[in-house]
Amino acid sequence: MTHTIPGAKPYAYTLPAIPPALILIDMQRDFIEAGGFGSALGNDVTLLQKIVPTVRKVLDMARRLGMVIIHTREAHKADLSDCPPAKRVRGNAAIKIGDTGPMGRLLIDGEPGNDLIALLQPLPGEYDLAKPGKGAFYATPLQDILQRHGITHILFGGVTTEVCVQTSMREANDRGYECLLIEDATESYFPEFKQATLDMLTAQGGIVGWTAPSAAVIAALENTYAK
Ligand code: C5J
Repeated sequence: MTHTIPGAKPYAYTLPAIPPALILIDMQRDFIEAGGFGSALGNDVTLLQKIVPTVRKVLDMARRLGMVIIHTREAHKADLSDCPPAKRVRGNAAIKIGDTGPMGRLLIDGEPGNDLIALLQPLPGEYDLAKPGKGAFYATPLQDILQRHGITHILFGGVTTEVCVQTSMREANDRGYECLLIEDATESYFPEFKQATLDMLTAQGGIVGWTAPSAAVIAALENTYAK
């Protein structure tokens, strides 16, 4: 019997024989807590904090079902050798990538602010990938990991919807993965950009992929894969 997520847009999302991977994009302190890169750029980080309980529910489901779980962090090396100067100066913020803020050096791997938030810490066996770009495939082992696990379908959550989440989902789509973005497990500093992203991903018959609310995703996956 074929299992689907019936409430998905633009139409039901067909689930594969082995569970999809879950990729949570950049749920790191830099974007979600005050004093990080997000606030350095002038954003209201409380908007992003609202999705944390939902993301945790999705993560708990993925853990129960033994899914491949990948967390990413937007992170640069301490010597900034993987940070193009154009990226560093963009935005003209008072403190830039690599400068020291209240949670250590902004967007630098290993700094306190670069860590995933407390509620979403990875467990042993989960991947925690540092990514120097907006997309999760650029300069990371992500494609190798997915291929090694035989993954064909990916569920996405995380922040921010129109930047790193959308870029990563487009990269995955170009590599042939069937992708679904969980609507209430992603957020933007700009609510109108979030909605526009959900609309453009699913337009033209799902040109990039699908979206669905977490309740529909969890119900369908539990029904399909729980032993
Ligand atoms: C941004 C991201 N917004 N994780 N990064 O620069 O979306």
